[in-house]
Amino acid sequence: MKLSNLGFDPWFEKHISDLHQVGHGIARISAVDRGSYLIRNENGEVPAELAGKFSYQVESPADLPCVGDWVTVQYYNDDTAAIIHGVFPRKTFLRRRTAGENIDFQMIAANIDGAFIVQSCHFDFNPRRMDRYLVMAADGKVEPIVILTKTDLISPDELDLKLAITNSTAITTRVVALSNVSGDGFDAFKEMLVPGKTYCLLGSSGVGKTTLINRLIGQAAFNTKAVSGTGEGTHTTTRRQLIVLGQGAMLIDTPGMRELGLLGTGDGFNQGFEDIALLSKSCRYANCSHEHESGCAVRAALKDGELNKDRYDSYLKLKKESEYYEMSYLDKRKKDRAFGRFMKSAKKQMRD
Ligand SMILES: Nc1nc2c(ncn2[C@@H]2O[C@H](COP(=O)(O)OP(=O)(O)OP(=O)(O)O)[C@@H](O)[C@H]2O)c(=O)[nH]1
Ligand SMILES: [Mg+2]
Ligand SMILES: [Zn+2]
Repeated sequence: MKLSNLGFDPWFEKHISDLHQVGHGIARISAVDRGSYLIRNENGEVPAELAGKFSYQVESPADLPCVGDWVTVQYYNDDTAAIIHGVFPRKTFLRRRTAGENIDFQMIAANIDGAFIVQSCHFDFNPRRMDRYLVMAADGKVEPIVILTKTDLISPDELDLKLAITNSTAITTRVVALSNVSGDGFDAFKEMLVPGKTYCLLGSSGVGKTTLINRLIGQAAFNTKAVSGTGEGTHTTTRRQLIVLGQGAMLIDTPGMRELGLLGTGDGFNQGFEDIALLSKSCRYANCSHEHESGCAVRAALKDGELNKDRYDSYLKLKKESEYYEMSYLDKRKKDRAFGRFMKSAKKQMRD
């Protein structure tokens, strides 16, 4: 297998000269499990760890290699183990805001061509959460595709309704409904997978992400577990892992997410709400908040039923969160820099 089959394209080739050192190879991170890594190269998978120097230099957890990243490595022990020295810039990414006081980002996966936003038609179906995933994908320049699973558990009428709701939410997105039990819709999903491209499965625990992968592989290669009576998953998948399918596409399985503290840029945010972004071009004021200004095209659309009220509310809520986190993130970075300068001068005074 060549690196180009794993997605190493001219975009990454341009960066080789910045990173590469004599005797080092190039590989892709295929799994991350706390501090240990698996990398994939032309010949297969090799366990790897971070170079000590690398660990000192990282400023934020988001700088650490994540699944899907391209890295430069040094092999040892007859090429059966490797040390990671550098990470290539990320062409696209999926990330979320980490929980806790510190505003920072956790990388979910890098260099992804398509994000499958998986929801079950049964208990998990939630258009608001879908919006959030759409924003997350747009933020990292990843094409989102919505997958509704477990269609076998609802009636055809219910499915039609859910599809209609999904289509109105995910305006620019492809949507596939399928059942892993009956097989309905599965071929439509399979046909979307392009050899050499990388896809990431996102969604709550128990929606059937790993089941989809097993079905593609044609055997129960990875663990899945039954959900509770109320549809709650049991967090069966515990690490992010890149799987290369026989037909040549790559899929990243992820553990179900409990919460989605995402958002970072206004950019991704607007792209998740193209309908509202389009409407707001006709607002009287360029900086219209779409809440109380006169001449607001968004509220006009809301009034005459062109825009759905739930979607409008969800937009305002996400907009506020997005602005809030963006602000506190920038504040924190500023403070960090000020603190860094303070420590430096304190150390200098101690020496003097
Ligand atoms: N009825 C029905 N059950 C399904 C379908 N797809 C998956 N399941 C079942 O749902 C349960 C959870 O599936 P998993 O594939 O483990 O879910 P997951 O999304 O990987 O969950 P985590 O790894 O915890 O994030 C399993 O018992 C599957 O057999 C489907 O289309 N219909
Ligand atoms: Mg799983
Ligand atoms: Zn407006």
